[in-house]
Amino acid sequence: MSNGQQVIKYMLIGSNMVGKTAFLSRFSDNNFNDKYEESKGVDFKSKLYDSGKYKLCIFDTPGDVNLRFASYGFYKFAFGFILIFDLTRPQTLQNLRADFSQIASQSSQYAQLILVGNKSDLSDLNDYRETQADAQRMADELHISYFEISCLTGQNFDLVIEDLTQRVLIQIGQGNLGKRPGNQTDNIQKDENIKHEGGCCCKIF
Ligand SMILES: Nc1nc2c(ncn2[C@@H]2O[C@H](COP(=O)(O)OP(=O)(O)O)[C@@H](O)[C@H]2O)c(=O)[nH]1
Ligand SMILES: [Mg+2]
Repeated sequence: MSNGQQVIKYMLIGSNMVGKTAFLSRFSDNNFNDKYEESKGVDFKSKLYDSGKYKLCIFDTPGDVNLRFASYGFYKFAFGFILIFDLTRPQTLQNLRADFSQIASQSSQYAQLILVGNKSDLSDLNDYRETQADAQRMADELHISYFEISCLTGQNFDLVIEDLTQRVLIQIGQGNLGKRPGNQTDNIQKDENIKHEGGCCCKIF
């Protein structure tokens, strides 16, 4: 990491079909692809932030709970978690409660979480309003922020990345996550004592 670029790792967590793959393509290419392919492993996309000072990497995870365990080992390296559900399927919101427990037990205590309801373009469908109210309640209960987005239209997408990243940068600034500003020595996470190499975030796994 000769240029001192800080790699910021996020994990994208949510049930099958909530829009995780769509989230990654909105993030990396700012587009939407209608074809569906189930993710089995852990895929990721990256993008530069703040004129290249930071590299944001978002890791997709399997939606199938039986495959999800494969990503648990990555949790302790994440600076943030994007908990995503489908606003038209209330069960996908409820499923996130179990994920929240896993994150709480396996991640850095300084990692930042955000709750994201996807498919806001489908607000006319049944269950939408009720799910929306439940999501706000869950976010308040867990003390995390909540955004409604559409990966299809791009609505509110940038707000999610911005909100999460700004909160992560505060933790980095306080030396709680990643590398301290202006310090070229290895990263230290106070509670995990994790070392990682920069450049390509694959290396850390
Ligand atoms: N209407 C609508 N459909 C979406 C949106 N995001 C994803 N989808 C569709 O939902 C389905 C599942 O999306 P995908 O990203 O593959 O979900 P994943 O299983 O969580 O990776 C696909 O048919 C997508 O086209 C959205 O914001 N609005
Ligand atoms: Mg997928």
